[in-house]
Amino acid sequence: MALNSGLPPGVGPYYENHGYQPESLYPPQPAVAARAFSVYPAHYYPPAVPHYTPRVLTSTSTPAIRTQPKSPSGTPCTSKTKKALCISAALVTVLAGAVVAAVLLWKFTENKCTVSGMECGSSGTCVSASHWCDGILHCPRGEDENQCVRLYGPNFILQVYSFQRKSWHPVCLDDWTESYGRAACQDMGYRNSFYSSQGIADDSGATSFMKLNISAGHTDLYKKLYHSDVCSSKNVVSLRCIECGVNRRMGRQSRIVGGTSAAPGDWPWQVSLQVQGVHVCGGSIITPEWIVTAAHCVEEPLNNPRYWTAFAGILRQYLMTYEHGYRVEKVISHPNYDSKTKNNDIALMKLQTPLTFNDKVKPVCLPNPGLRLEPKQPCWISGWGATYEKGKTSDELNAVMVPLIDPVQCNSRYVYNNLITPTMICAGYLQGTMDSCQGDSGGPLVTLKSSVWWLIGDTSWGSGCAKANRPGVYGNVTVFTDWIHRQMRANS
Ligand code: 4AZ
Repeated sequence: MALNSGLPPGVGPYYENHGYQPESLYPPQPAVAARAFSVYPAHYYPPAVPHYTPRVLTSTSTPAIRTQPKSPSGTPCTSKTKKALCISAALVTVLAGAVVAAVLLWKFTENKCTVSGMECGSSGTCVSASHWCDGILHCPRGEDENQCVRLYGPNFILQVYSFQRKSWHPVCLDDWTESYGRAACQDMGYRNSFYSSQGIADDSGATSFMKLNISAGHTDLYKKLYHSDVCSSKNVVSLRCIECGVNRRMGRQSRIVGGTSAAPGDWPWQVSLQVQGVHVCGGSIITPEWIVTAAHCVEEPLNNPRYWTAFAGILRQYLMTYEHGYRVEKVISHPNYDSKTKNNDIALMKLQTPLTFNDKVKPVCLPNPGLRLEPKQPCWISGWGATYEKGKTSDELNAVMVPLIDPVQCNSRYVYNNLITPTMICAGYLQGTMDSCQGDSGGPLVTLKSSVWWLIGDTSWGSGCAKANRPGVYGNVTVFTDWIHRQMRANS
């Protein structure tokens, strides 16, 4: 956490920004799940549909082949030379045709899922579209049952993906019971965690719901759900899998000012991640077992969980002694993390033993898709990072308020000149006043919305600390919420 050092603006790390183009791989956005964020344009957000990649032939454009080349005189193949020309042209045509046919044949056999359904990841196994999200695992790695359920918006509306309609639909409260809520939480990777399941008036304007067919007997939740345009209770399910995003500052927001040392329970999700007793990075608690941090914190050889110990609920570094540490069982770095560009700079740590939550140790909420953030949404960063550029880590936990910065402005020539990809989010002050700094990496960028604290970013990079036109850059956690749930589920 740094104050302005007064140094001249530094030159950002040079790299080629290859941008972010996965959206074109996914089916179109469902109407009910229209991206409502105002921080980034809609295409900045992850696909609103599950992450399978249907293999569809897209490059079937064939060169126009002239089957009857015209002779210069306009009368075909009369003289000897013309005959020779005609024969060569015919040969070329036949050859070109053979090449095109071979390419088409190769594409057709390679993309066998185009005829028999959709591919499970890149395994080559094809599964019929009707089997996706039907509650039965068909893919070797379970991709067909991944991400069939999500929580949407600030009110945690439970939505289920319909493969028939290719869109997300809220679940009608009619006949809903808590045990279904528990099942949905398990599906999102919350092993034994369930907080609440209640009905709320649907304000999304949805015209189509998923409803329970209670006569379907003892079968999977998704098999019991069917489409309905009526929802008698006029209420939809709001599901919370964990009590998250509460801190002791809730009742006294106005007292938060930037750049101060934190009090116990202010940022209860903040952890210090240490290697051999030395603070290296920050992290955020999301469940008793899972910590979100930055991928650049766990680059080789630090991707080995044995190196790491996590400290929670302790504000001063000197009090973080061996016996209070939590050993790490697993380190999972985002598979598309790019160490040069810092694209997809997010990682997860699974603890060997779960944390016990109390006033000082609590989880933050993962951002649901559909959270509307203001362009300059006030956010808070916290950490034990340096208090000035090139300084040493702080003994005390510090926190400061930083507003979000419009990504277009952050990408301008005067700021980061197109180094900001959609997996990044900028926050801070262009005049350079307060900022994250070395040692804050991996730690939280949180915002309060609808009385809940959400993990909007993980501290990633910046050119120096608190310099003018060089704000802090954070991993855009909203685009990773699905990935995080999938990892939790696969490693529970
Ligand atoms: C770091 O090295 C670091 N000013 C974190 C944040 C920023 C710069 C450096 C942003 O951990």
